[in-house]
Amino acid sequence: RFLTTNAEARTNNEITVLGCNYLRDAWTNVSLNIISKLGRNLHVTQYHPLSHIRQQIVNYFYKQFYNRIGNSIFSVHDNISPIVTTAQQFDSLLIPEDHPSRKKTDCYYINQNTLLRAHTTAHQADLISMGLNNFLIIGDVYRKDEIDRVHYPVFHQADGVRLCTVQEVFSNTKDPDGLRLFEHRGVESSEKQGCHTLESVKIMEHELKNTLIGLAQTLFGKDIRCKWVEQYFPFTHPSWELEVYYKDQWLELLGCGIIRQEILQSAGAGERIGWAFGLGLERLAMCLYNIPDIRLFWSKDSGFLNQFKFEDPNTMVQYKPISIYPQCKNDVSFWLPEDGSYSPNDFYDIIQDVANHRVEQVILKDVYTHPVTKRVSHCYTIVYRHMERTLIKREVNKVHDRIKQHVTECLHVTVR
Ligand code: FA5
Ligand code: MG
Repeated sequence: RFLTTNAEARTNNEITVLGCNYLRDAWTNVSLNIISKLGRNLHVTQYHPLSHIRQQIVNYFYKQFYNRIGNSIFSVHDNISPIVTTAQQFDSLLIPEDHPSRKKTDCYYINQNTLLRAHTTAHQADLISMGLNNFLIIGDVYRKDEIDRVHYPVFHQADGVRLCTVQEVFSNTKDPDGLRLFEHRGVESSEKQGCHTLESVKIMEHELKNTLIGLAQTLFGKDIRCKWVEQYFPFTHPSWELEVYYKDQWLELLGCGIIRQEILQSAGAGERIGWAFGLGLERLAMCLYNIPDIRLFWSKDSGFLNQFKFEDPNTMVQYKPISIYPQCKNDVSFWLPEDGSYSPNDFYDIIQDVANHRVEQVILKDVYTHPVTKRVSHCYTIVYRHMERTLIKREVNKVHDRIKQHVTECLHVTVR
């Protein structure tokens, strides 16, 4: 369906995404391969491992935060379209005009003002504006990125937001009179934003960290080792990352922080203070189920899917590889264009598009600068391996040639 409507739309300089037509412009860089992933909705597909993880996260928040008659105060939004405006993705989150995350080499743009969200945080301000105070956003996100066993241009995130009034923040305080959320003429420090009182931030920080440690323990078990690392996000301050020690290494699980008050003010919730976090579902699922390659989530093979066919999302299983197919490596070297327009992310995107699940990893093997002309050349090793069948050399060579042809045409490189 996508292919035909796209072909039709392309003739009149339009592009069809999720049934809507958009005008192409110089920013358009979303490929058919990426568009084909929209609407798969793995995170709400019954028995899919990402759906089990989603359900565990949702259940945890339902259980942690409830009102006086026992109903959950968190609402869950897992069905919001991934097509967003640059105002939602960037401006609403105070991401500066010149921030690198806005670049064409990092995001999939439909056109100058429209793109595929690169994080579920893109909907935060909208939901706050609608009057919500406690909510989760779960969905697919899209980023141009490197290619290896843990990176894929589409993955899934869950964001959480909680906003509190002064009464809620100090509800457990013995003598809350005189305690405030805000102070005038305060200064920003590593501990807080200028407008917040230190006591309100510390209480929110405590609740945020406890909530997220509790989530990590729910998923990984009570004994999981956790550590907090200071971080920077334009939309929170202070900000942290939570890392967990799993199978002999520290793994970044999520980013979080105290929401910038300017965001709450613009969204009509300026009298509250809030915390927020965002985490990746694939990372969690790969650890919990011992899934070795991020491409497996897109598999339609029953050998993969049947291993997760259980009703209780808390069921612990360890994935057993169906079989290992051989790798096949091919190198490619090319001179970069002299105008500096080359970005490896664009190359990786072309590979994803042309090779469609046949590539496991791309390694930048060598960078060479010609001593006289100063031209720069990159040499990459492309590791071919399909997850569901053996690739024969002839097929790999054909794909490899197509990749060379596409990079020459699209990125203006000269293959050596
Ligand atoms: C964000 O996307 C922020 N929006 C998170 C946030 C939300 C911070 C709200 C503060 C408040 P980051 O780019 O680090 O941050 O991604 C968040 C999480 O997504 C990571 O911790 C990781 O679990 C996951 N993640 C990021 N990139 C990838 C990737 N390429 N593949 C798989 N998972 C990823
Ligand atoms: Mg990060």
